[in-house]
Amino acid sequence: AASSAAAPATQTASKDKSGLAEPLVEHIYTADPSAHVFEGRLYIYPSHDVESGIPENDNGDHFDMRDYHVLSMDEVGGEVTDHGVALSVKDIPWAGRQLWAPDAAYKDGTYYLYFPLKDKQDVFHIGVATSDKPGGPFTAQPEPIEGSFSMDPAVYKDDDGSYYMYFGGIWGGQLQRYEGGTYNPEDVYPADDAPAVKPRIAKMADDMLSFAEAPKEVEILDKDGTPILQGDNDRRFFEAAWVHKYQGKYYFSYSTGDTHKIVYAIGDNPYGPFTYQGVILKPVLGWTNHHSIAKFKGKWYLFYHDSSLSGGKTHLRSVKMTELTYNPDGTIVTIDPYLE
Ligand code: FUB
Repeated sequence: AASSAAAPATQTASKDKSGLAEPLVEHIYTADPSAHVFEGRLYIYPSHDVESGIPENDNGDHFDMRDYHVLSMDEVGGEVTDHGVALSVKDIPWAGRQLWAPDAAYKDGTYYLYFPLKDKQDVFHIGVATSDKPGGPFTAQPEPIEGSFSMDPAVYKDDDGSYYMYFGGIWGGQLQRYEGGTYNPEDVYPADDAPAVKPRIAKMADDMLSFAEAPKEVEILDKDGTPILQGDNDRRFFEAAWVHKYQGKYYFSYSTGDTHKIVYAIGDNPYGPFTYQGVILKPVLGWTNHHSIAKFKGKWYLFYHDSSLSGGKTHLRSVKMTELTYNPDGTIVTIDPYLE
Protein backbone atom coordinates (compact mmCIF):
# COMPACT_ATOMS: atom_id res chain seq x y z
CA ALA A 1 0.00 0.00 0.00
CA ALA A 2 1.10 3.49 -0.76
CA SER A 3 -0.08 5.25 2.38
CA SER A 4 3.32 5.63 4.05
CA ALA A 5 5.19 6.44 0.85
CA ALA A 6 8.01 8.97 0.85
CA ALA A 7 7.74 11.66 -1.84
CA PRO A 8 8.64 9.95 -5.12
CA ALA A 9 11.44 11.15 -7.34
CA THR A 10 10.54 12.82 -10.62
CA GLN A 11 11.38 11.32 -13.97
CA THR A 12 11.41 13.06 -17.31
CA ALA A 13 9.18 12.07 -20.20
CA SER A 14 11.29 9.73 -22.32
CA LYS A 15 13.09 11.40 -25.18
CA ASP A 16 14.99 8.84 -27.15
CA LYS A 17 15.51 7.89 -30.74
CA SER A 18 12.26 5.94 -30.82
CA GLY A 19 10.51 9.28 -30.74
CA LEU A 20 8.87 9.08 -27.32
CA ALA A 21 7.60 12.44 -26.09
CA GLU A 22 7.36 13.59 -29.67
CA PRO A 23 3.81 13.77 -31.05
CA LEU A 24 2.67 10.31 -32.15
CA VAL A 25 1.29 11.90 -35.31
CA GLU A 26 1.76 15.35 -36.83
CA HIS A 27 -0.65 15.28 -39.82
CA ILE A 28 -3.61 16.02 -37.52
CA TYR A 29 -3.97 17.43 -34.01
CA THR A 30 -4.98 14.83 -31.43
CA ALA A 31 -5.75 14.98 -27.70
CA ASP A 32 -7.23 13.10 -24.71
CA PRO A 33 -5.66 9.72 -25.58
CA SER A 34 -7.34 6.56 -24.28
CA ALA A 35 -5.04 3.61 -24.89
CA HIS A 36 -5.92 -0.09 -25.08
CA VAL A 37 -4.21 -3.22 -26.31
CA PHE A 38 -6.48 -5.06 -28.73
CA GLU A 39 -5.39 -8.07 -30.79
CA GLY A 40 -1.81 -7.59 -29.51
CA ARG A 41 -1.62 -4.09 -30.99
CA LEU A 42 -1.67 -0.73 -29.21
CA TYR A 43 -4.77 1.32 -30.10
CA ILE A 44 -5.22 4.94 -29.08
CA TYR A 45 -8.62 6.62 -29.08
CA PRO A 46 -8.01 10.40 -29.06
CA SER A 47 -10.04 13.51 -29.63
CA HIS A 48 -9.38 15.12 -33.03
CA ASP A 49 -8.62 18.80 -32.47
CA VAL A 50 -9.47 21.33 -35.18
CA GLU A 51 -9.27 25.09 -35.61
CA SER A 52 -12.89 26.21 -35.33
CA GLY A 53 -12.19 29.89 -34.89
CA ILE A 54 -14.37 29.95 -31.76
CA PRO A 55 -12.82 32.17 -29.07
CA GLU A 56 -11.50 30.51 -25.90
CA ASN A 57 -13.80 30.57 -22.85
CA ASP A 58 -14.31 28.69 -19.55
CA ASN A 59 -17.01 26.51 -21.13
CA GLY A 60 -14.51 25.08 -23.60
CA ASP A 61 -16.45 26.26 -26.66
CA HIS A 62 -13.13 26.44 -28.51
CA PHE A 63 -12.95 22.61 -28.33
CA ASP A 64 -15.38 22.18 -31.23
CA MET A 65 -14.33 18.77 -32.50
CA ARG A 66 -16.32 17.06 -35.27
CA ASP A 67 -14.94 13.52 -35.63
CA TYR A 68 -12.58 10.89 -34.29
CA HIS A 69 -9.58 9.12 -35.80
CA VAL A 70 -8.20 5.96 -34.15
CA LEU A 71 -4.40 5.52 -34.05
CA SER A 72 -2.56 2.22 -33.64
CA MET A 73 0.92 0.75 -33.63
CA ASP A 74 2.57 -2.65 -33.43
CA GLU A 75 5.37 -1.53 -31.19
CA VAL A 76 6.41 1.52 -29.20
CA GLY A 77 8.36 3.82 -31.50
CA GLY A 78 7.04 1.96 -34.55
CA GLU A 79 4.94 3.27 -37.40
CA VAL A 80 1.64 4.82 -36.27
CA THR A 81 -1.43 4.00 -38.36
CA ASP A 82 -4.27 6.52 -38.64
CA HIS A 83 -7.37 4.43 -39.35
CA GLY A 84 -9.23 7.39 -40.90
CA VAL A 85 -12.53 8.86 -39.76
CA ALA A 86 -13.91 6.48 -37.12
CA LEU A 87 -17.07 8.42 -36.28
CA SER A 88 -18.35 11.79 -37.39
CA VAL A 89 -20.74 14.17 -35.64
CA LYS A 90 -22.87 14.29 -38.79
CA ASP A 91 -23.61 10.56 -38.42
CA ILE A 92 -24.79 10.78 -34.80
CA PRO A 93 -28.58 11.23 -34.76
CA TRP A 94 -28.78 13.09 -31.43
CA ALA A 95 -25.79 15.36 -32.08
CA GLY A 96 -25.57 18.96 -31.18
CA ARG A 97 -21.87 19.79 -31.02
CA GLN A 98 -18.44 19.03 -29.54
CA LEU A 99 -17.06 15.49 -29.65
CA TRP A 100 -14.84 15.45 -26.58
CA ALA A 101 -12.59 12.83 -24.98
CA PRO A 102 -13.60 9.25 -26.00
CA ASP A 103 -12.77 5.76 -24.76
CA ALA A 104 -13.20 2.26 -26.16
CA ALA A 105 -13.84 -1.29 -24.98
CA TYR A 106 -14.05 -4.76 -26.50
CA LYS A 107 -16.47 -7.54 -25.65
CA ASP A 108 -17.54 -10.70 -27.49
CA GLY A 109 -16.42 -9.70 -30.99
CA THR A 110 -17.61 -6.08 -30.86
CA TYR A 111 -15.65 -2.88 -30.25
CA TYR A 112 -17.45 -0.07 -28.43
CA LEU A 113 -16.52 3.59 -28.80
CA TYR A 114 -17.84 5.74 -25.96
CA PHE A 115 -17.99 9.46 -26.62
CA PRO A 116 -19.19 12.68 -24.94
CA LEU A 117 -21.26 15.01 -27.05
CA LYS A 118 -23.65 17.89 -26.45
CA ASP A 119 -27.22 17.20 -27.57
CA LYS A 120 -29.36 19.66 -29.52
CA GLN A 121 -30.16 21.48 -26.24
CA ASP A 122 -26.39 21.92 -25.59
CA VAL A 123 -26.38 19.40 -22.72
CA PHE A 124 -23.57 16.82 -22.55
CA HIS A 125 -24.40 13.10 -22.60
CA ILE A 126 -22.35 10.02 -23.38
CA GLY A 127 -23.00 8.07 -26.55
CA VAL A 128 -21.82 4.71 -27.81
CA ALA A 129 -20.95 3.45 -31.28
CA THR A 130 -20.02 -0.07 -32.38
CA SER A 131 -17.72 -1.74 -34.89
CA ASP A 132 -16.33 -5.19 -35.63
CA LYS A 133 -12.85 -3.65 -35.98
CA PRO A 134 -10.86 -1.76 -33.31
CA GLY A 135 -9.98 1.00 -35.79
CA GLY A 136 -13.59 1.48 -36.86
CA PRO A 137 -15.52 2.90 -38.62
CA PHE A 138 -18.10 2.90 -35.82
CA THR A 139 -21.89 3.15 -36.06
CA ALA A 140 -23.57 5.29 -33.41
CA GLN A 141 -26.62 4.22 -31.45
CA PRO A 142 -29.62 6.47 -32.12
CA GLU A 143 -29.73 7.88 -28.56
CA PRO A 144 -27.17 8.61 -25.86
CA ILE A 145 -26.75 6.06 -23.05
CA GLU A 146 -29.84 6.36 -20.87
CA GLY A 147 -28.99 8.03 -17.56
CA SER A 148 -25.62 9.33 -18.82
CA PHE A 149 -24.56 12.93 -18.32
CA SER A 150 -21.48 15.15 -18.39
CA MET A 151 -18.42 13.92 -20.32
CA ASP A 152 -15.01 12.17 -20.39
CA PRO A 153 -16.07 8.49 -20.23
CA ALA A 154 -13.44 5.90 -19.30
CA VAL A 155 -14.46 2.24 -19.39
CA TYR A 156 -12.49 -0.14 -17.19
CA LYS A 157 -12.68 -3.93 -17.60
CA ASP A 158 -12.12 -5.69 -14.29
CA ASP A 159 -10.50 -9.10 -13.98
CA ASP A 160 -13.89 -10.77 -13.39
CA GLY A 161 -15.16 -9.56 -16.79
CA SER A 162 -17.28 -6.69 -15.40
CA TYR A 163 -17.05 -3.32 -17.14
CA TYR A 164 -17.44 0.02 -15.35
CA MET A 165 -17.75 3.49 -16.83
CA TYR A 166 -16.20 6.42 -14.95
CA PHE A 167 -17.23 9.85 -16.18
CA GLY A 168 -17.74 13.51 -15.42
CA GLY A 169 -16.03 16.87 -15.51
CA ILE A 170 -16.79 20.30 -14.05
CA TRP A 171 -16.93 23.78 -15.68
CA GLY A 172 -17.65 23.15 -19.40
CA GLY A 173 -18.15 19.45 -18.62
CA GLN A 174 -21.39 20.38 -16.77
CA LEU A 175 -21.01 17.87 -13.87
CA GLN A 176 -21.79 20.66 -11.36
CA ARG A 177 -25.29 20.86 -12.84
CA TYR A 178 -26.20 17.51 -11.19
CA GLU A 179 -25.24 18.43 -7.59
CA GLY A 180 -28.87 18.40 -6.50
CA GLY A 181 -29.38 14.91 -7.92
CA THR A 182 -31.20 16.05 -11.05
CA TYR A 183 -30.22 18.36 -13.89
CA ASN A 184 -30.13 22.05 -13.01
CA PRO A 185 -29.08 24.35 -15.86
CA GLU A 186 -27.56 26.72 -13.29
CA ASP A 187 -23.91 26.00 -12.49
CA VAL A 188 -23.98 25.32 -8.73
CA TYR A 189 -20.71 24.44 -6.99
CA PRO A 190 -20.17 23.32 -3.38
CA ALA A 191 -18.58 25.87 -1.04
CA ASP A 192 -14.79 25.79 -0.95
CA ASP A 193 -14.81 24.08 2.46
CA ALA A 194 -17.36 21.42 1.39
CA PRO A 195 -16.57 18.09 -0.33
CA ALA A 196 -15.73 18.57 -4.00
CA VAL A 197 -18.01 17.62 -6.90
CA LYS A 198 -17.49 13.87 -7.35
CA PRO A 199 -16.83 11.89 -10.51
CA ARG A 200 -19.35 9.14 -11.26
CA ILE A 201 -19.22 5.40 -11.88
CA ALA A 202 -21.79 3.06 -13.40
CA LYS A 203 -21.47 -0.66 -14.08
CA MET A 204 -22.14 -1.44 -17.74
CA ALA A 205 -25.00 -3.78 -18.62
CA ASP A 206 -24.21 -7.00 -20.49
CA ASP A 207 -25.09 -5.31 -23.80
CA MET A 208 -22.38 -2.64 -23.22
CA LEU A 209 -24.89 -0.10 -24.61
CA SER A 210 -26.53 0.81 -21.32
CA PHE A 211 -25.85 1.21 -17.61
CA ALA A 212 -26.71 -1.70 -15.30
CA GLU A 213 -27.31 0.73 -12.44
CA ALA A 214 -27.88 4.40 -11.71
CA PRO A 215 -24.53 6.24 -11.65
CA LYS A 216 -22.94 6.49 -8.20
CA GLU A 217 -20.56 9.10 -6.81
CA VAL A 218 -16.88 8.22 -6.50
CA GLU A 219 -15.29 9.35 -3.21
CA ILE A 220 -11.76 10.75 -3.27
CA LEU A 221 -10.36 10.99 0.23
CA ASP A 222 -7.36 12.53 1.87
CA LYS A 223 -5.07 10.13 3.75
CA ASP A 224 -6.88 11.03 7.00
CA GLY A 225 -10.13 9.71 5.50
CA THR A 226 -11.79 13.10 4.95
CA PRO A 227 -13.13 14.06 1.50
CA ILE A 228 -11.01 16.25 -0.77
CA LEU A 229 -12.63 19.71 -0.65
CA GLN A 230 -13.95 21.87 -3.49
CA GLY A 231 -11.44 24.63 -2.66
CA ASP A 232 -8.50 22.23 -2.87
CA ASN A 233 -7.84 23.04 -6.52
CA ASP A 234 -4.50 21.23 -6.49
CA ARG A 235 -6.16 17.90 -5.71
CA ARG A 236 -9.90 18.01 -6.41
CA PHE A 237 -11.40 16.16 -9.37
CA PHE A 238 -11.91 18.28 -12.48
CA GLU A 239 -12.15 15.86 -15.47
CA ALA A 240 -10.36 13.04 -17.35
CA ALA A 241 -11.03 10.02 -15.10
CA TRP A 242 -9.04 6.85 -15.80
CA VAL A 243 -8.72 3.59 -13.87
CA HIS A 244 -6.07 0.91 -14.07
CA LYS A 245 -5.10 -1.91 -11.74
CA TYR A 246 -1.59 -2.48 -10.40
CA GLN A 247 -0.65 -5.19 -7.93
CA GLY A 248 -4.29 -5.79 -7.03
CA LYS A 249 -5.10 -2.13 -6.27
CA TYR A 250 -7.34 0.20 -8.29
CA TYR A 251 -5.64 3.43 -9.37
CA PHE A 252 -8.10 6.25 -10.09
CA SER A 253 -6.32 9.08 -11.94
CA TYR A 254 -7.70 12.40 -13.15
CA SER A 255 -6.96 15.98 -14.15
CA THR A 256 -7.09 18.83 -11.63
CA GLY A 257 -8.17 21.20 -14.44
CA ASP A 258 -7.28 24.76 -13.49
CA THR A 259 -4.13 23.57 -11.66
CA HIS A 260 -3.24 21.52 -14.74
CA LYS A 261 -2.00 18.29 -13.13
CA ILE A 262 -2.70 14.60 -13.56
CA VAL A 263 -3.01 13.12 -10.07
CA TYR A 264 -4.11 9.78 -8.64
CA ALA A 265 -5.77 8.04 -5.74
CA ILE A 266 -5.77 4.33 -4.81
CA GLY A 267 -8.66 2.07 -3.74
CA ASP A 268 -9.48 -1.54 -3.05
CA ASN A 269 -12.44 -1.96 -5.44
CA PRO A 270 -13.81 -0.28 -8.58
CA TYR A 271 -16.29 1.87 -6.64
CA GLY A 272 -13.72 3.31 -4.26
CA PRO A 273 -13.31 5.15 -2.00
CA PHE A 274 -9.94 6.17 -3.41
CA THR A 275 -7.24 7.72 -1.24
CA TYR A 276 -5.26 10.58 -2.75
CA GLN A 277 -1.58 9.76 -3.42
CA GLY A 278 0.14 12.39 -5.54
CA VAL A 279 1.01 13.77 -8.98
CA ILE A 280 1.54 11.56 -12.02
CA LEU A 281 2.15 14.29 -14.62
CA LYS A 282 3.09 17.92 -14.04
CA PRO A 283 1.45 20.64 -16.19
CA VAL A 284 2.00 20.47 -19.94
CA LEU A 285 2.05 23.27 -22.49
CA GLY A 286 -1.61 24.21 -23.05
CA TRP A 287 -4.44 24.57 -20.51
CA THR A 288 -5.74 20.99 -20.46
CA ASN A 289 -4.00 17.91 -19.15
CA HIS A 290 -5.59 14.54 -20.01
CA HIS A 291 -4.11 11.05 -20.00
CA SER A 292 -4.52 7.30 -19.91
CA ILE A 293 -2.35 4.50 -18.54
CA ALA A 294 -1.88 1.09 -20.14
CA LYS A 295 0.52 -1.86 -20.10
CA PHE A 296 1.93 -2.93 -23.45
CA LYS A 297 4.47 -5.71 -24.02
CA GLY A 298 5.41 -5.82 -20.33
CA LYS A 299 5.87 -2.08 -19.71
CA TRP A 300 3.54 0.58 -18.36
CA TYR A 301 2.99 3.77 -20.36
CA LEU A 302 1.42 7.16 -19.77
CA PHE A 303 -0.43 8.61 -22.76
CA TYR A 304 -0.96 12.38 -22.61
CA HIS A 305 -1.05 15.46 -24.81
CA ASP A 306 0.43 18.92 -25.06
CA SER A 307 0.26 21.92 -27.38
CA SER A 308 3.93 22.02 -28.41
CA LEU A 309 3.28 21.25 -32.09
CA SER A 310 0.83 24.16 -32.45
CA GLY A 311 3.13 26.56 -30.64
CA GLY A 312 1.00 26.58 -27.48
CA LYS A 313 -2.57 26.77 -28.83
CA THR A 314 -4.68 25.15 -26.09
CA HIS A 315 -7.26 23.72 -28.49
CA LEU A 316 -4.67 22.28 -30.91
CA ARG A 317 -2.96 19.45 -29.05
CA SER A 318 -0.86 16.39 -29.88
CA VAL A 319 -0.86 12.97 -28.27
CA LYS A 320 2.40 11.67 -26.78
CA MET A 321 3.44 8.68 -24.72
CA THR A 322 6.16 7.94 -22.22
CA GLU A 323 7.06 5.09 -19.90
CA LEU A 324 5.48 5.16 -16.44
CA THR A 325 7.28 3.58 -13.48
CA TYR A 326 6.33 2.63 -9.94
CA ASN A 327 8.22 2.86 -6.69
CA PRO A 328 8.56 -0.39 -4.71
CA ASP A 329 5.61 0.67 -2.49
CA GLY A 330 3.30 0.98 -5.52
CA THR A 331 3.34 4.77 -5.78
CA ILE A 332 3.87 6.24 -9.25
CA VAL A 333 7.05 8.16 -10.09
CA THR A 334 5.99 11.72 -11.01
CA ILE A 335 6.66 12.64 -14.63
CA ASP A 336 7.92 16.08 -15.60
CA PRO A 337 7.13 16.33 -19.32
CA TYR A 338 9.95 18.76 -20.03
CA LEU A 339 12.69 17.89 -17.54
CA GLU A 340 16.00 17.70 -19.39
O1 FUB B 1 -10.79 17.77 -25.43
C1 FUB B 1 -11.91 18.41 -24.87
C2 FUB B 1 -11.83 18.37 -23.40
O2 FUB B 1 -10.62 18.98 -22.97
C3 FUB B 1 -11.77 17.00 -22.79
O3 FUB B 1 -12.98 16.31 -22.78
C4 FUB B 1 -11.21 17.33 -21.47
O4 FUB B 1 -10.78 16.25 -20.71
C5 FUB B 1 -10.09 18.27 -21.85
O5 FUB B 1 -8.94 17.60 -22.27
